Amino acid sequence: MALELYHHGSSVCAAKVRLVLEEKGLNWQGHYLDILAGEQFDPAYLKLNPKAVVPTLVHDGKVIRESTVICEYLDDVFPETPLRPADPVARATMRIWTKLVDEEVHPSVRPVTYVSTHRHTIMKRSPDEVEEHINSDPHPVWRERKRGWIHQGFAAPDVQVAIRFFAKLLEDMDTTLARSPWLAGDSYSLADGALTPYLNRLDMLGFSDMWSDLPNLTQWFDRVRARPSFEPALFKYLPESLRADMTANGRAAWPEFKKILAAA
Ligand SMILES: N[C@@H](CCC(=O)N[C@@H](CS)C(=O)NCC(=O)O)C(=O)O
Repeated sequence: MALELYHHGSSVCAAKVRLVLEEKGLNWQGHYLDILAGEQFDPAYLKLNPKAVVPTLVHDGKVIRESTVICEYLDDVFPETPLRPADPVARATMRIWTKLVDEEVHPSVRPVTYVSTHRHTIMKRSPDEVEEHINSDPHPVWRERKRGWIHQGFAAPDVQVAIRFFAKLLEDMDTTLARSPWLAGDSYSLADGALTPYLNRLDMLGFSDMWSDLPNLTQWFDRVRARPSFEPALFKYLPESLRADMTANGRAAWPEFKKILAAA
């Protein structure tokens, strides 16, 4: 049963899938796409994933897209070490969190990541190459939003609302985690795996002050980081130079970030 994952080291959505693969102890083969260099726009990859995003899973030749769908697919096909609660109410709670990740958390992390760090990496190229990179995005709405993040940085129109969204998300997580150790109850589930890369993204950028006064969330993140799945899923495939760039760029972006949070 061959599992192949098209992924990238800093991609939160790919990390979400790698967490599931690690939690289940599955063997897989990786195809690394440098999404900052535009490798996701390769015509051969567009046939697998017409939205030009990672991850994509190929399982015995069958193509599965969308990270949340991929995680549930893996839990269906490899039910040992289940990552969805058996209780229907807890399972619904889990899905509320993973739905939130797809609908709001991920669309908010993209502007945060681009203006804090990715834009600096992309802007190292010539102006023509930067335009080519932006214009290659097949999704018209994301393409224009991306243009704003890269050229305008923190002044892009959708950035402030995304930053404030995270302040509210962290509080909501903390409130939930006051009642149970994991987001969907007593056991670790796909909900915890889905949120982990986003907390890690903020943490890597040096924004952990955002939850220093949220004890339940802090303890949850400590528990998540202590799991054997964390290090390989989040860091094994992240090139050292990219990790260093993200850390340095994030630190430099924090004052601007903090100003927006304070004005909320
Ligand atoms: N809804 C998709 C979103 C995938 C997505 O946005 N992936 C990002 C990395 S986390 C990507 O490939 N970005 C390419 C780009 O920014 O050009 C999923 O969950 O799989």
